[in-house]
Amino acid sequence: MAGLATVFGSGSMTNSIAEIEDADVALVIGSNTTETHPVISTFVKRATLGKMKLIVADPRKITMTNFAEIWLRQRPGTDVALLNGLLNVIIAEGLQDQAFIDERTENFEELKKTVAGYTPEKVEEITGVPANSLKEAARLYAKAESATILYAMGITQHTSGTDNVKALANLAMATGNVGRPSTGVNPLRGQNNVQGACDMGGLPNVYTGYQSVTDPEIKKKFEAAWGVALSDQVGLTVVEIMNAVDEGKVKGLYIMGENPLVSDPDSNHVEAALKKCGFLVVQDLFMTETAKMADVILPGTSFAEKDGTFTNTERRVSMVRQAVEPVGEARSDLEIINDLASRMGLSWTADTAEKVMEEIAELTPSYAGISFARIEENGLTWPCPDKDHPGTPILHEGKFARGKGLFTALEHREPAEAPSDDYPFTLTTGRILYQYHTGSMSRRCEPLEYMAPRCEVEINPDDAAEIGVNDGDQIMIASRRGEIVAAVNVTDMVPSKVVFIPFHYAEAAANRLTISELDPVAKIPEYKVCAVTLKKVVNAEAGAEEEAKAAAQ
Ligand SMILES: Nc1nc2c(c(=O)[nH]1)N[C@H]1C(S)=C(S)[C@@H](COP(=O)(O)OP(=O)(O)OC[C@H]3O[C@@H](n4cnc5c(=O)[nH]c(N)nc54)[C@H](O)[C@@H]3O)O[C@H]1N2
Ligand SMILES: Nc1nc2c(c(=O)[nH]1)N[C@H]1C(S)=C(S)[C@@H](COP(=O)(O)OP(=O)(O)OC[C@H]3O[C@@H](n4cnc5c(=O)[nH]c(N)nc54)[C@H](O)[C@@H]3O)O[C@H]1N2
Ligand SMILES: [Mo]
Repeated sequence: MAGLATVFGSGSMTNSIAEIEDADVALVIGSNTTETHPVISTFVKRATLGKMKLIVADPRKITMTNFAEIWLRQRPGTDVALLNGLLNVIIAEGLQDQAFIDERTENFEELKKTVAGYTPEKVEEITGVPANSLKEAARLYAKAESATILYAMGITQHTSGTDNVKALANLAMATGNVGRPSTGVNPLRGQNNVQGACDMGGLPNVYTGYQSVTDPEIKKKFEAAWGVALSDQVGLTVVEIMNAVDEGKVKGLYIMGENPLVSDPDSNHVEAALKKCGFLVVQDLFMTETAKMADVILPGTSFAEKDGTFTNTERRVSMVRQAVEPVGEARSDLEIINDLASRMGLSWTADTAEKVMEEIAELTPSYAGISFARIEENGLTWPCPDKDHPGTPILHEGKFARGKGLFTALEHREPAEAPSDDYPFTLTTGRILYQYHTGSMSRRCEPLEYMAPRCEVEINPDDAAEIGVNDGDQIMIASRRGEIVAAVNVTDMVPSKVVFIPFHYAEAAANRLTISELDPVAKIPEYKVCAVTLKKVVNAEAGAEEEAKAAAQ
């Protein structure tokens, strides 16, 4: 996240996964850890059987709340207020780490002024979290010898996503929970290799290793290495690209390993844009909803059919080796891209994963010491600046990447779309354990599909009673942008007036409903809050009767 980048120098975990287990306190905020990072969740759960005290901050009654000492159930989209409230209590009770603040940070006075306005009572009004729970959580976190923060998309997928991350950094720095073992601000990254994709410059503003495209020296270095002229203009992010396609400013799209028709916000808009796109290429393992709209489809190979590396959430670069032969006409992404380059008259010589890694090391200071030979047995954690460097599991030991840690004074801002008379419910979207994203992979896996075959919308028992729906009934969910029909799951996972829909099901795609409003800095869409209305379509028993009738005919 660019948010963390501005504070900590890069958007990755500040500490390693193994250290989490030794923390005295863990704050899990906006992460449904047992369902989305099940392995990491086992360390946290095991630690709570020992000395660890767990604080969970999540609007939903996720499984982690069963292991928590304190559960803060904030209204979706109110995390800045919540975190300011924690700091308000910490400062009011003198629980901050003043020595750390004086020596290692800047701008604490500004922060102090702002959080003074976020008294526990005021925060209760904004977030719905009882003032007393807030105080208890503040004391528990601040008094811990080592406190770690784990967060995920519940924090970032908001128009206030960057502010939310900065607010977490404020909390960690004010209590000196940075740069030591089992502390820090740790985003649990999503995909197995999303860290690697970002490290490799899969962002609109940087080359590999976060080297800025606007820096003339960096530009010169890459131009010399690649023998081509390069642009010094920052590009567009995903949602911005789709908007530009819609406006006719972008005329061709080459999509590799993404299914935006199902995963981007406001799918009806995405669909309209893709229809207008002059030339669409999709390179994927499967015939996805997006691929069906393409002019050209290039079949790629999966992780099991090729060599390479993944960089995981703790910045560890590990080897992946080919285990099976490619299926059908599928070829590796590297082969496809290299062939395309040849047809464009370029002669690229890095035709194996190992040679690509050599080039990465040559051009990327943080990866300079990494080679296939060195990671054959165990991975290496970047920064790894030279061939003898052992890697860096903990960032910011002794000092921050930017020198002093900067506190940011932040005010609570409401999400882009508030509930109204016409759309009285707040929709939040995300994942379930048994499916993965747009389902293009997981829904082809029979046991997973058996466990979670259909889109279910979580509705609180009070709301279900009011609408007159039961488990399994079909319900229509509509927003200002679209509508879907899904099955009802009556559950106290969600509070009253909040519904949750996983975005895995193309036939009932949550993103038909979501809003494409972006965080102004990180440009991440507000997947976690929009306004919807609910309408019963057919109840489960009537549905069964209809089916029986149809079958009898
Ligand atoms: N099984 C499975 N695992 C996955 C994935 C998958 O598709 N399936 N995807 C992977 C990827 S790419 C990612 S990015 C991660 C995402 O991992 P997570 O971020 O853990 O998953 P989400 O379900 O998106 O939502 C996280 C939590 O945010 C909470 N939440 C909603 N609104 C708010 C809010 O306003 N504030 C706070 N604090 N919390 C809120 C939700 O209740 C939920 O518990 O999962 C990864 N792991
Ligand atoms: N409503 C809502 N929407 C969301 C989110 C949310 O929480 N709520 N979360 C967002 C987040 S965090 C994420 S990460 C995105 C995920 O969104 P996407 O990345 O669009 O979703 P996937 O289904 O993982 O699509 C990845 C595609 O890559 C293909 N693939 C896999 N491996 C390879 C490979 O090696 N080569 C090639 N060429 N293709 C490959 C797969 O077959 C699959 O079709 O969704 C976002 N959308
Ligand atoms: Mo993700």
